[in-house]
Amino acid sequence: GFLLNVLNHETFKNGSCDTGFIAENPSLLNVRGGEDKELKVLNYIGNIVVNETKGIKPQFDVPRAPKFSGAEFKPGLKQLLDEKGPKEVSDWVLKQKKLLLTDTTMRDAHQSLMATRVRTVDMEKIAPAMTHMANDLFSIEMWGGATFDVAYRFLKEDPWERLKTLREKMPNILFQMLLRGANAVGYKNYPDNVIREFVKSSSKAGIDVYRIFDSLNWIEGMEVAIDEVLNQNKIVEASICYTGDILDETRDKYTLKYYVDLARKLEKRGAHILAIKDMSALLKPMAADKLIRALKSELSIPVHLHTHDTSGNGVVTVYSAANAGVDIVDTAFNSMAGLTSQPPLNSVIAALNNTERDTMLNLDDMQKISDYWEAVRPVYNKFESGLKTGTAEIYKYEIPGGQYSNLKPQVESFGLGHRFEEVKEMFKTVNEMLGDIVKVTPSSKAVGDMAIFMVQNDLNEENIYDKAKDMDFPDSIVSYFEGMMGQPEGGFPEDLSKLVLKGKEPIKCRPGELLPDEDFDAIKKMLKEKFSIEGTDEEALSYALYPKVFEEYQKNLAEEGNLRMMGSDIFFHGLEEGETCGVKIAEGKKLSIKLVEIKSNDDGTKDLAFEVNGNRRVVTIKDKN
Ligand code: 3PY
Ligand code: ZN
Repeated sequence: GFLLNVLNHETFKNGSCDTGFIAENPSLLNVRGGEDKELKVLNYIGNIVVNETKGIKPQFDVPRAPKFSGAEFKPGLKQLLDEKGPKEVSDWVLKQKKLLLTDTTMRDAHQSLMATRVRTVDMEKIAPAMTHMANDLFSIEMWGGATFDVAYRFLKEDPWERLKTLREKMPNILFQMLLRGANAVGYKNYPDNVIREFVKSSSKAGIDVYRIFDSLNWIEGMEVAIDEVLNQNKIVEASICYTGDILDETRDKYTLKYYVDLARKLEKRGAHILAIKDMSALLKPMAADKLIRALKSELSIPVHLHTHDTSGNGVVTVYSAANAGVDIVDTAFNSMAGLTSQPPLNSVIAALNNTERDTMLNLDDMQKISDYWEAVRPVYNKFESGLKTGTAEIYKYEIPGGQYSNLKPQVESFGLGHRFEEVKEMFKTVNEMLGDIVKVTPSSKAVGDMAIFMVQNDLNEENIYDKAKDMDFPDSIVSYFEGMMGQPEGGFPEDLSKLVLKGKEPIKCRPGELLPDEDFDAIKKMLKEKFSIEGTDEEALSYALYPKVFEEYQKNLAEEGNLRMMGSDIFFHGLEEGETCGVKIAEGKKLSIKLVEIKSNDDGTKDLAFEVNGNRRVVTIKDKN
């Protein structure tokens, strides 16, 4: 192998090598590339077994994608968009009598139920069936929100690759993403050119519908994103984030008029669809009726409802919205729905059968897809929140779905698990101290961080002005008061602003106006040098959005190899002694791996003997416990 590498090297072939040649080309020594990959897989599995599962593995059913007939896919809305443009799609939507559905299973559902952990392999497998059976959906939401960051950070996989892989396998369904306006898929404002490049690259890679929102409903925070999606000829779905309760006349900040005015402004900016983003499941059934009737009479674009089922009232809200004439509603397959996730897709289909708003989706087919997800879900058990019922207390706390299920572990990580109820109460108090704001990523994170900070330091709304004079507040709340998340309705409360900023002046303009453009050429150059990667537009963007996370991902890739094709049962649970599994390490390359035995050594390490395609290999793993 080594000799062949040398012989085939360009420099060697053209005869220009000297004695330093081999030293300067260390890749020549990678003579056993295949075996190296194999070893990395064994080390990964070994580490999971020794340091996480201790060799105990629950039994999982193999998730099976349903069979379907016919190899060709039917052209769908994706083709309409590509051929005729976004306006044509929104006109088509307006003409439909049926209620259109978006399936959020691959984005918000798992973000809200299992900390965004669903891996690409589990999505890929159901994609062909989706293309054949679910092509009457309006769209599937499968990217954006927290998926981008979590893919790199925790799943060690490339979100761009997920997008492109799924795109290839689902050529006829519109792909929808959640874009946090000037915060893109992050938690802070980015320079304008980052937002523009992100929209360009993601639309090239396959996104069709951009649900754009601002965490304070501040239109300026959405304008660059809206403008660039229009430039790319993709669908702008501009959002009003719903908070408060329009039925409660004692609350006069977020009224029906507030939402209708906001929606009209977004339509004027060029939105093709208006989204009601009810991230915390606060839109009560009769409020949905009122809001949707008003929007349908004031706007000439379709209305798309996004809600969660945290309160247990999700289906009633969907029904009420359908009755009031909403065009599209977000749902998730039943086995991935309910609680902090979206209302259940299959149940909504059944409820509307034989009515004017019949979705015309085939319930038997949709059941098969739901069955697939039901088999996938147990592998992710450790990421579930443990929440067992819907809760009406969400109306009081106003915490977004994903944050609500994540709050407990977050609070526990601060050692405050026993004070969880206090933190929830404090979330409400902080919202009041801030003057009642819209709470959704990243403003919701600022409120959550502040609530934890206050409980941790025994602060309350009275003693804080004295007790916290010399304290450093969490970064997110500082950034909020600096104006770096945009401007809240009604402005910032002055006393609290002074306390947090300690003399610093807040900005009043769009943060993007102050942030210098990102130098993508410099990033590409650095990435090439540091990680020997190509330095593509996508890689440069990922670095610009999440520099540390992306660097960690690259380092990990070099150490552990690319494990994205490994089955999730193995990726999360390793192997049991005596168990054999197939691990795909590349397209068309599968290893058969058996964990033969585990032996403890005196020095605190363990020897794991494997059989790989029949050959015995032993790896030594350090026991970190
Ligand atoms: C996100 O921004 O990720 C959300 O889902 C907000 O609701
Ligand atoms: Zn949501």
